[in-house]
Amino acid sequence: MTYLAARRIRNYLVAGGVPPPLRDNVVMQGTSDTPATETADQYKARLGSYVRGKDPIAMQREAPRTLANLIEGAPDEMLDRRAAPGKWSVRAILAHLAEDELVSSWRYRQMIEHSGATLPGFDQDEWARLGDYDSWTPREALEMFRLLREANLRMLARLSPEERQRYGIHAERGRITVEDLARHMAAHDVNHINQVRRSLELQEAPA
Ligand code: NI
Repeated sequence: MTYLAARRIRNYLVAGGVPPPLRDNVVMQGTSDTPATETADQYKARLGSYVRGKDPIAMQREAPRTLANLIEGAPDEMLDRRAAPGKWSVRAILAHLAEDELVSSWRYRQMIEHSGATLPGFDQDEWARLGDYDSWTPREALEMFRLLREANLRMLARLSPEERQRYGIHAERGRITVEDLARHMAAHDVNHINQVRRSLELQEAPA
């Protein structure tokens, strides 16, 4: 069991609730990123399918623009609505993308500077609470995401092939290289872009 899964169960118990079911190889992914029934392996396979045969750097470059186009003209109510209790609003997803890019900034540089470094995980729902994601404006969140992303792409473009193969030991994903992380982040974008698109489409569908 991962640290985060253990922590979630403890939180449920402290709150006097029933712990969420856990089977072998089933990691509670956080209600915000994934369907509740998806296992860690299914999540990994799904994200892998988003980047297979594609250029992750080009995908990463495109993501902020894609998101800007998606939310353009959407009224605040649509950006604030949660698809279900415990799910994130579009506004919160944008704040999550910005703060996740912040994490990646640190991780890329740790791996390059200290190849083999440990990369601790973080509890994204706790970060959402700490950062009060629902209070961000979509424009602020997207702008922070875009600028952090640009800084990372600028750095990645200048790395030597050897530097791209430097690695860290991720708390949940094990050994990952700089290149692996860049690929993962491109897929992570797609996951949330799809989530934003679905949320807005569902709200636009006639009742
Ligand atoms: Ni995410």
